This record gives sequence, C-alpha cells and structure tokens, in this order.
Amino acid sequence: MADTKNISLEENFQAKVDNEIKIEPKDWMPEKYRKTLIRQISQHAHSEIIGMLPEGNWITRAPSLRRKLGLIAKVQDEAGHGLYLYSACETLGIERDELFQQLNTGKAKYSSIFNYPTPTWADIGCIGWLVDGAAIMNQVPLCRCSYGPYARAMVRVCKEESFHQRQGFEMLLTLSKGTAEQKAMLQEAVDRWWWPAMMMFGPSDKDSPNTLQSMKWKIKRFTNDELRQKFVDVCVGQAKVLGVTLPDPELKYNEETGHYDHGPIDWDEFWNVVKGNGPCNRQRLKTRNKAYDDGAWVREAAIVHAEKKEQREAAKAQVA
Ligand code: FAQ
Repeated sequence: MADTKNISLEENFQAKVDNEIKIEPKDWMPEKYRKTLIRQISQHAHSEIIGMLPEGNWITRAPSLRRKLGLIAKVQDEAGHGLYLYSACETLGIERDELFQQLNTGKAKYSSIFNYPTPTWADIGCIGWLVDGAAIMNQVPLCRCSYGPYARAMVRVCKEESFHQRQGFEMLLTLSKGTAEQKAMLQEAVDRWWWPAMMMFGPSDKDSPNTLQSMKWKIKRFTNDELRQKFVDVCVGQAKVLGVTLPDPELKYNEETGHYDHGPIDWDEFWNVVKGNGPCNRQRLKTRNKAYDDGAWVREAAIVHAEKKEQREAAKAQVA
C-alpha cells in the first residue's frame, strides 16, 4: 500500500517537472531530488563566497579609484549571491551553520576555479571575462531549474554576473590597448585562466555521474560538455577583440558541426584540485576559517538582538 502511494507521489512529481510546474519547498519531492539540490546549491553558495577571496586580494591594489570601486562592488555582489543561495538551500531543510561547517572542515566541495592564484591585475580581468563568463553560461539555464527558490535566486545572480563579465572584459580591453608590458601581462593571465575556466563546467559527460538524473529532474538543462562547447564558441570571437591567443593549439572551427573543436582537458589536474591539492586550496580554507572565527561576535550579537526583540514583542503583546 505504502509503495503504491510513493509511486503515485513520484509520478505526480515527475509530471509536474515535465509540465514545467515549479517544485516549491513544501511540495512532496523524492529524497534524492532534495539531496541533489542541497549538494548543488550548497556547493554553488560556497563557490560564491570562496570566490570572493582571489579578487578581494586586489581591492587594496586596484590601479585606480574607479577600478577599486568596481571591484569592491563586484566582491560584495558575490557575498550577496552566497546569501541568496544559502537561503534557497535552507528551504530544503538544512541549517546554514551545518553548511558552513561542511565548508570550513573541507568536507564540502566548491568550484575548482577558486583554487588558482591572482598574481597580477590582469588576473582580475580574467576572472570577470572567463570565470564569470563560464559561470553565466552555466547559470542562465538554472533560472529555469525545476526547484522554485533556486530558479528565482538565479535570475538576479545572472543579471549581476553578466555585468561582472562585461566589467572584466572592459578591464582587459584597456590592458589590450596599453603598453607592451600590459599586453604581455594580459596574455600571461589568459594562458593561466583558460584551461581552469574550461574545467569549471565539470567532468566530461561520460564521467559525470549526476547529469543524467539532474536533466530528468530539470535541475540541469544542458550537459557539462554542451555548456563547455557554448563557452568555447563565444570566447573565440571575444579573444580576437582582445588581441589574445587562447592557449590551445587544437582550437579550430569545424565546418561540419558549426562549433570550435578544442584540445584535450587535463582531467588529472582537475581532480587533483577538486580533491584539495590545487595551488591555493589550503590557503582558501584557512582564510575562510579565520573569517568565520573573526565573525563569531557578529553572529552572537545578532542572536542576542533577535532574542531581545522577540522578548519585547512578547511583552507588548501581553500588554495589548
Ligand atoms: N569544481 O556529476 P557532475 C561562480 C564535482 S559560481 C569542483 O558533473 P553536477 C560565480 C561535482 O560536484 C561557480 N567540483 O556534477 C563567481 C560532483 O561531485 P559530488 C560554481 C566539481 O553537480 C564568479 C563531481 O564533480 N557554479 O563562478 C566541479 O551534475 C567569479 C561529478 O560532477 C555552480 O556551482 C568543479 N568545477 O555538475 C564567484 C553552478 N565540477 O558533489 C566569484 C551550479 C564538478 O558528486 C567570482 N552547479 N564537480 O561529490 C552546477 O551547475 C553543477 O553542480 C556542476 C557540476 C556543473 C558544477
């Protein structure tokens, strides 16, 4: 009897997904759907806040007041994205503090891309152009994700990320019109960021254990390889405008497919970074833990404030 009930619940759920009806927090959902969303949304939230670190590193050294203002605003936007995403994740029945613990102890994943260093100002431009560029390619389809709170959060995130992408491109365009030294700095940064940006989309479809089910549930609308291909196709033209060479000798337009073919991705490097052994993994977690510990007084004060407010409101209600 219980089984029949579950089957019909599951069928009803899939029918809603198939008919593009959003799943909301109080709706019935398969446990695996809930777990998949917690995994993906929390990894996404962690990526946003860890993603503040490589750029935050340049706030005090931005080359002009205009650049500093732009960079501060961008880093603040990433914090905001983290907040929307943690909130969306909490609607699935997990506490934010548990998510922070998973991140701080190294148990949770976050995007591989944020474990690379930012030694020059051109790296900041590359994060905007390539990292935000890859992020929006992946995230625009997430605005149509079957889970309502995630889909709605993504609408604003995508608007802001597209602005970041343009901001990064404009920084690089300025460098591309600069001195020979600035042009060389630009090319070196592109050489360093191209392949890690390609890896952001995740493993090839044949090695991606989650894609098939996530597509059926309309969490993902495209596979990792499909999105990576779209990214390559748009970047080629943009690289020409910047006058840079993408560091892939096998990059070539394919008349038959209408897409650019690219060379092989170093998946050993990718998994090594994902497993915690990238150039900056340890540093990122250390900084994140310090920020968390330094913020303890803010969390305590916020709790005490909320308790006092509640008590005041209860006292007022008693009088009335
Ligand atoms: N890094 O089966 P799949 C940003 C893991 S936000 C680390 O293909 P799935 C904004 C994956 O978790 C960037 N791990 O998995 C910004 C899974 O492990 P698990 C983040 C990765 O979920 C810009 C395993 O490999 N964006 O940049 C990565 O179907 C500038 C097998 O993979 C999002 O999170 C990776 N790159 O597809 C901020 C978007 N790729 O969990 C500051 C939402 C894969 O089974 C500055 N997420 N893995 O242990 C997604 O769209 C998906 O989760 C994918 C992965 C596409 C990332």
